[in-house]
Amino acid sequence: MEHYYQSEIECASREQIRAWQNERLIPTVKRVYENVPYYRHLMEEKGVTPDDIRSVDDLHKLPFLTKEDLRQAYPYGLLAVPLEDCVRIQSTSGTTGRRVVAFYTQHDIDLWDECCARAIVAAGGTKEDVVHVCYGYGLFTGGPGLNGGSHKVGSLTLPMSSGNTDRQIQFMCDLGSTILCCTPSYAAYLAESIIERGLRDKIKLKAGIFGAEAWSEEMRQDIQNKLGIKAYDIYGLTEISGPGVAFECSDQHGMHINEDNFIPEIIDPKTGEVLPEGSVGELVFTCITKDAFPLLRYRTRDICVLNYEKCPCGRTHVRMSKPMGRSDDMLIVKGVNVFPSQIETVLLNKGYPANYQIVVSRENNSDKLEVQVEMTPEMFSDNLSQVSSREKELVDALKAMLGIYTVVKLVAPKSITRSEGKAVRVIDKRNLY
Ligand code: DLL
Repeated sequence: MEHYYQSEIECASREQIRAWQNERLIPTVKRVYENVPYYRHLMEEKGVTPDDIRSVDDLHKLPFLTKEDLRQAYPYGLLAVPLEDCVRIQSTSGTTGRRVVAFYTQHDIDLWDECCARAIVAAGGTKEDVVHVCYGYGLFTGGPGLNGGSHKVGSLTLPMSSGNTDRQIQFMCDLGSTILCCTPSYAAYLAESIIERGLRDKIKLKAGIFGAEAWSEEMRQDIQNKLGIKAYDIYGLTEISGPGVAFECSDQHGMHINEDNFIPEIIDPKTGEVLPEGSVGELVFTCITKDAFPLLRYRTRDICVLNYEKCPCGRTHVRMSKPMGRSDDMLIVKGVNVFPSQIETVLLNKGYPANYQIVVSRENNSDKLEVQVEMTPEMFSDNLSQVSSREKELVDALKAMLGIYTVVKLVAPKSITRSEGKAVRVIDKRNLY
């Protein structure tokens, strides 16, 4: 039987959801216009005033916000309440450019925790569970978000944070962790380590809540089989709150967006035009319940599709597909759009582990795409000619998927550095020029 954290919200009628959205959007726009000069200026440039926004149908009139705006307004420029009302910041890892800092009041944290609690309950979590959180704690939202959600559910929470795999496994065995929360790449590494140590029978895990990075269906199957669990996807981003913006239910066909808090739109990333239902495009969020950092029409850069069909789980909130990639970290190689997830699908389908790295470089004015992938120990014992025929097989499969030639290098097991947080999948050396 499906369980809900807040059934009256999660299973509300579409009319009720729309009514909540209209009711919350109008005052949010007004408040942002009055309190955030940066956004008021953007609205004035577009010739829009709060009076123009009477319902969700008017959303398209508002200007977009992008990561660049957040960098421009760093650190306090988009804050919608006095700083003294804020109790927390979180921040992105800031691998490119300036960090992005998001602010929270206590009310914002309560709502965020609620969203994460919905995700935990959807994954079968109850107060009897032992929730093992090895997302990073600190500025990254993963640890604090799932930690807060687990407290709301009343589960015993293990605030492990990332790293120290031996200690993770020991606690998992000693305390009988039942729900594992971490990035899918770390879950795969933990699974590998548990099996290697012969401890598969000593763990009591039943579910995993994995997100923060792209992972394929093939990777899901692999983790589920190795750990004997059901693996649930969870999505979110720091700017909008953190994990729990959307989460998977038992149906595992898309993630329910917490629409009572966030209004999603799908736009054409090139023109900014709102696309009709069922189109693939860039996901945009408008926050309608947040005090401190209520971003309006924030462009996530994540490419996905929304599904408004009724879900067998009973939840009525729209489902987003797994992000198919990001419009900004989509690679353009020899003019062709390449998403790392396409490469992962090919590798896992051919029986390789999800330990790989994609290196793009430029040689003689031409792009070069190289995929380095680890062999399994069985493959590693093959003779040289078998290894090169395996490489050739992958080159052909990647050509069929991507339409371009890829150099494939099979490398020894465990030679690609493992990540404890988000995996570094792509090294684009062309940016260095
Ligand atoms: O990654 C928040 C999070 C923590 C989500 C823990 C889930 C679990 P950021 O570091 O700001 O926040 O990165 C946000 O990560 O725009 C997506 O591109 C990507 N992302 C997040 N969840 C998923 C997912 C956290 N389930 C960016 N699948 C987002 C694919 C994801 N990509």
